[in-house]
Formats: sequence, structure tokens, C-alpha cells
Amino acid sequence: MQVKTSPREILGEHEGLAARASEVLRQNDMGGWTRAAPNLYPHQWSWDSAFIAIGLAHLDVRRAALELRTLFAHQWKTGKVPHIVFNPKAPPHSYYPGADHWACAAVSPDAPPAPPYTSCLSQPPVHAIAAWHIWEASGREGEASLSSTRVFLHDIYPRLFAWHRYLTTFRDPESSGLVTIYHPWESGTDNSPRWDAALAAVEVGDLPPYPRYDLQHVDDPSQRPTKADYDRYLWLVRLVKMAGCDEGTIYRSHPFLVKDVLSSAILVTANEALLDIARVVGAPDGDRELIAEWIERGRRGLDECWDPDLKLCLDYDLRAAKPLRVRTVAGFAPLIAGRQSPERLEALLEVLDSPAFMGHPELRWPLPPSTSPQDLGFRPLSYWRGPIWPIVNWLLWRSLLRAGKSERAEHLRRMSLEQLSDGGFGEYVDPFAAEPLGSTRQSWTAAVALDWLANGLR
Ligand code: 2M8
Repeated sequence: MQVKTSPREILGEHEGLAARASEVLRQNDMGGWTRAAPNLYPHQWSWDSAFIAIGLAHLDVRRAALELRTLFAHQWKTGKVPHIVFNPKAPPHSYYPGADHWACAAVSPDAPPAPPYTSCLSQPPVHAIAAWHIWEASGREGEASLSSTRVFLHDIYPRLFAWHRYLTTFRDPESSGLVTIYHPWESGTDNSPRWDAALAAVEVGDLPPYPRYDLQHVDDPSQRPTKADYDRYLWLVRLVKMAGCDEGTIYRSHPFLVKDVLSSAILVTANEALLDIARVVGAPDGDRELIAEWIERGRRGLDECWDPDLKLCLDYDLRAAKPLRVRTVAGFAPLIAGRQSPERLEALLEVLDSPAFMGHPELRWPLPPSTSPQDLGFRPLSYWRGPIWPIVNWLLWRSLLRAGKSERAEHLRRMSLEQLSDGGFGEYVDPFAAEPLGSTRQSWTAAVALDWLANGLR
């Protein structure tokens, strides 16, 4: 990767941090795409790539655009963007389930030609936000950069549109405005207690023994999902493949079918970015009307999931026909979707500031744990069950800015940077001891650090 902007130009008081973050992205750079992390995740992950592009936009706008181009080159015919594009050069025994296990191209006529193979699942749609970010970064560089990014936007727009159409049709046959997921991996918040009740109802059939390479890459296996979780994850993959990845068949037969409020909220705000892109590329009026409709429908859907007692938004289990009553950061979905009534916004901020999240007295930094320390499912060291995730902080920070809450946003940015300065670019962070956990040198953590640093200068 050619770094055009010196990290020194984007820093402020965290000079060393910018250089270290750039170095993480450089080390994980595979040419046209970036490994999510060097050891634990040696492939291209969908929403990781979107965050990575947001960070790269501050270093090299063209390389940032290439990150998304490479990912979208593996888009399925249905419009689905696969959650993993497998790196054919990944060391053997580095990640399970790897390309051989998925081999989705063999079961679905909609999969792109392989290799590289892709997974059959999806992840939250942060990509249009990243593409718009790249456009804005180009704007700061001047006309030459803008004109090359204009070409990128023209190329990527139809792909982004197809991706969002996939989510608003195949993943929302009820027209509820909410995205249905088939697997906790699709939420990106894999073993969050959000999914415990819905997963518990999944009966696992015969599974051959399988390796847990992921456990080799963390200090303590209890930071990763349990064997019971993994059995269910692999069983659900088996079922998706047995259904030939056919959306209708999955919808009829799959035991795990959940409306995910965080993905749905990200889709709303990504649709706003898509509308901006549609304007730049002069997309047909019909597209723009449809995108505007998706935005409205998404907000209405989230309204339906509001729990007035918890003052949070709740996921909905379609199989059990009931909300999943767990207090996690996903509950702030309406904040991420944006344009809430002043009363709803105040209610959300009150909960965010309360001891249930950022106001918890034992937190090292006032940053939101992925699961509320007051929830029974909270585990401070375990993956999505409690630790702090910098990318989640980034989503909340961006949402606060868009809601006009600039002081709060700035506080969140500063605290997040302090945490990263102290602990480095771990995958997730113990909310109490502030130890970085999971993978080291996680690309998306470095990427959001770069964006925060650059934002301190504007
Ligand atoms: C984690 O998920 C993968 C499966 O997709 C895993 O645990 O093996 C999640 O944190 C997910 O959100 C993230 O995209 C991925 C790569 O960073 O790792």
C-alpha cells in the first residue's frame, strides 16, 4: 500500500497512535484487500472491510476504494455480500470453518465463481457509509482525487444498491423494515446474549468432530465462544448449505430466524449514505424514491421494537414470535438509525449514560460495554458478552454527531482514543481492567483510530 498522507498529518496529541494504526493496516494489507487480523482472521470479512476502508481513506483514497471493490467483486447474484471472502493463501489450519467447509459455490447457482470461495452468510451493511466516507476524503484532497473517486462511486453504486435491495427483499419478505438473520455470525456480534434464547431452541444433529483453531490465538479460551455455541454455529451453517443457500427454503425451514435491530439500524443509515451517492452519480429518480422508502420503513420497523421499560430496542425472534429481552449495545439501534423524536433520543441517552452502560462505576473508561453489566448475560472478558468494541464506539460516536450531540460525541472520541493509546489495537477490551483481548493488531480497530484522529483536526 502506498501511504500518501503521512500519519503525522492526521494526529493531534496522539502522534504515535496514528503511526502505529497505519502500521497495523500496512501489515495486514494483502494488496487489494486487508486481513481482518494477522492470525485469528486471515481472510477478508465484509463489515471489517467497510471499517478498514474508512480508516484507509485517510491514508490512501484509491486503496480505500479498492478495499470495497475487491469485496464487492465477490457479491452473489442475489445481491448478497458474503460475510467472508476466503484467502487462498491463508496458512493451513489457520481458520475454521474455512473455504473447504463452506464451498458455497458448489451448493448455490447464485454464488460467484470460485476460488476464492466465499461464505454463504452476510454481515451488517456498513459499506455505503464507507463509500461515502471515501468520497468525502477525496473532497478534502481536491479535484483530481474527486474525479477518480467519482468513477469509483459510479462503479460501486449499482452494487451497493443491489446489496441493499437484497436486504430489504430476501431478508425482509414481511416488509417490516427489519433485517432477518439466519445465523449469529450474520449479526457481527456473534455470541452476544442477544442470541442465547433463539440459539437454545436449535437442536444440533450429528456433527463430525471439528477443530477450534481460534482458541490458539487468544490468551484464554474463555474469551471465545463455548463448544456449545460452536456446535450450534456449525449446525446452522450445515442447514443453510443443505437448503442450497436458497432464501425461500431457509425462510421456511431454518430454526434460527431473527430480526436483528443493529443490522437494521445500520441499514437505515447506510441507505442515507446510498441516497447521497445516488445524487452524486445521478441515479434514476425511481432508485432514489425506493431508497427513501427503505429508510422510512426501517425507522418504522425499529419503532415497533422499542421496549418502553428498558428504553432500548429489542431483537425479535421470528420462530418463537417474541422479542429477545437482553440489554446490549444493539438496543441503541434507534440512535444509529438517526432522526428520532427528541423524547426518544433523550431516553436513549439517559440509558447510555446510566450505570447500565457508560455510567457504570467500575468502568476504566466511560465507554459502553457490549452487554450491560446489569444484564444476567454479562461476561466482562468474553467476546461480545461484555467487552468494549472500538467499532461499536465508532458507530455510536458517528450517530451522536449526526444527532447534533457534538459534546457527547467528542467525549466518546477522546475516551476511545485514550483507551487505544493505552492498550493498542486489540479486538475487544475488558471494560474494567482495560486489557486488550482477543486478537492483537485487529485491522478495524486501527482503522477507526485513524478516523477518530483525523476528526480531531477538523
Ligand atoms: C468475529 O466473527 C468471526 C465469524 O464471522 C469469528 O469469530 O470467527 C466477529 O467479531 C465479526 O463481527 C468479525 O467481522 C469477525 C472478523 O473480525 O470476527
